Order: sequence, then structure tokens, then C-alpha cells
Amino acid sequence: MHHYSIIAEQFAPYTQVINVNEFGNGNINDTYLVTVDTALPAEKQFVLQRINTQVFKHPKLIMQNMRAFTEHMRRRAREEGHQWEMPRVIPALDGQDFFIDSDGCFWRAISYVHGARSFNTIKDIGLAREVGYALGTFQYLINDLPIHQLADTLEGFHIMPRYLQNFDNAFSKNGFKKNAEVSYCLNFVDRRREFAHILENARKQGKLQLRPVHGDPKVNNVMIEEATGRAISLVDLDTVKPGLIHYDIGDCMRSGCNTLGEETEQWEAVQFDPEIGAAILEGYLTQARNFLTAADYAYLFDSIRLLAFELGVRFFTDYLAGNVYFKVKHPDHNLQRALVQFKLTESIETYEPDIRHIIQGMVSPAV
Ligand code: GN1
Ligand code: MG
Repeated sequence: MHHYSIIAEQFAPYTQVINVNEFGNGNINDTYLVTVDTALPAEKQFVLQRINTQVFKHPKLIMQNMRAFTEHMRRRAREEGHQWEMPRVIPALDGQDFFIDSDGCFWRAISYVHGARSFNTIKDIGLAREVGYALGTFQYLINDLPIHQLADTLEGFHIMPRYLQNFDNAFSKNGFKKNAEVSYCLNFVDRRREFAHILENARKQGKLQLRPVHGDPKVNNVMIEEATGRAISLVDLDTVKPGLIHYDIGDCMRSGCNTLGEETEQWEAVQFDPEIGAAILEGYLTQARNFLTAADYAYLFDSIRLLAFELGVRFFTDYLAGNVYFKVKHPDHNLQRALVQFKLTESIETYEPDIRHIIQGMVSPAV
């Protein structure tokens, strides 16, 4: 505790640190909420994070990106009259955007979105619409930033054919106990090998273009203003980089439409909720209509199916590899998480006609 206060003080030179508490439930970085002694409500708290440099090999690039796109988006929101908050980078005592401690760990601080909270699952249609709206707004405000101005903070992120290769490597290298659940997962992946290439093929064929994307727009990264119930920010900005907008919409849908949440132990009961899906898409399209192309719409269903499958493969691969990427609470945690995503993928496949119908209705709304 004391150790963390000393680090927090690096980012709070003029005030006293009151406490440092673990915050959120990220799978990669370590996150703390720092409370300092100030009368200004907006500055009372800030977010302190230790970046996992096993995953993010070039953490300075993350900070460089963050400076560039938060400033861009803040300006754009002002010009467009959007009420939208972007977390601010808080410099360390020496003026740099990070602090390296005596163990060589990489720390950074960002402002906390004040007067807002997030949810791990979606319980009502109104929240679903706000979650979609948040993603649409984020993509809209960053859309005109040239992608060459964004560094690649995580090479291979969301490139599904690569995840399949990693899976094959982990499978051939590691011993594991083969039980009913593991066999189910192995078969599940094998039957969808071809499908895994769908987005990257469309990109190679020039049908889909790289754009700035968020990378991790899951439900609990959307900040909902407490006073109004409106989405006012989308946080967790380490993976903002060039990508396909489909990674974002797929990730947002796979997390929002699984009402049991991705950490549930009842994986057999996991389902995709089409009503919540329709509301997320509706909120998303209020903003995204401005920049989506016909080809973008054509791959929406596939992106929903693919991102659930992708995350399942990533969790399962990490289980096979001995839990080296995602933090786990027990040795079978990543297997459990993989089963949740595979069940969700199955449910998305079952609902395919309904989901396509919903999308179709939004592309060409009845007059
Ligand atoms: C990881 O650490 P967190 O929870 O923000 C992962 C995402 C996954 C998510 C699943 C860099 O994000 O891709 O969707 O877990 N981030 C990275 O909960 O791999
Ligand atoms: Mg994240």
C-alpha cells in the first residue's frame, strides 16, 4: 500500500495522496484509483496504472498515441457540439508522461471521468443504446485522424489468422489434460478455421479499410453519467490504433449481448440477446451512419460472430499455454472464459437469420 502511495505521489506533486485502491477488473494491466486531498471535485481522484510490458512492449508509444488522439477528439467534440469527455494524461514530476519505478515497472496516470460509472453487463435497453452510442461517437470523433499518426501499440491485435496460428503452436507444444470440455473447445475451433479469415480477407481484397479504432470497447469501458444516464466517455485507450471498425462493433456486441457476463461460471447457459443487440446497433448507427460504407454493413454480422469466436480462441490458447497472457484467479479460469465465448458464438450462429434481419432493417429503414 505504502509503495503505491509513493508512486502515486509522482503524479500528484502539489497535493497529499489520501489513498490508493485497486480498481476495475482489467485482465492485463494493474489499475488503481488514487484519492488526493483537494477541494476540486474533478481532481479528487485519478487513475494510476502499471502497464503490463509483457503484453505492451512499447508503452511509451501508448502515451504518445494517447496525447495525439485525445487532443484531436477533444477539439472535434467541441467543434461538433458533442458532450464528450476524454481522459487526460497526467504528467509525472519530471514532466514525462510516465514514471519508471526502481523495479523497472512502467506507470502512468490519467484523469478519472468524474460523475460517471460503468456497468459489467447490460440490464436494460436504454443502457444498450447508450453503449452503442458511445462506440459510434468515439469512432466518429476519431474518424478523421489520419491513421499514420497512430502508432501500432499491439502488433497483431484482433488479427484472427494470427490467433489461430498461436493456438496451433500452443496446442502442439503444450501438454494438457483432455477432458470433455477441452475436446469441445478443440472441435469448436477446428470447425471454424475457414471462417477465421473472413475480415482479414476482406481487408486484403480492399473491401474494408483500416481506420482508427478503439480496440477494446467492451461494456464496462463505457462511462455513463450518473446525473443523466447518458454515455459521456469510452475509456481504456491503450489499444487505440489503426484497425477495422468491425473489431470494435464485434467486441462491443459480444460483450454487451451476453447478459450473464464474460466471467460467468454458468457457461452452458450463455446466450446472445438479440433485443439488446438491436438497441446497441441502433445507438451505434445514430453516429456511425455518417461514415459506414455499404461494404462495412455487409460484414457486420460476421464481425459479431468473429469477435466472440476470437476471444474464445485467445482464452483457450492461453489456457493451453499455461495462462501467460490474461490474469487468472484459478488454473482453469481461461478454459471457463473460452467456454463462455464459444457458447456465445454458438448462440450468435443460431440467431444468424434474426441478427441479419435486424441489420438489414437498419440499413434500409422502412419509410
Ligand atoms: C483484455 O485488460 P482488459 O480487460 O481491458 C484484452 C481484450 C479482451 C478483454 C476481455 C490488450 O482487456 O482484448 O477483450 O481482456 N486486452 C488485450 O475481457 O488483450
Ligand atoms: Mg483493455
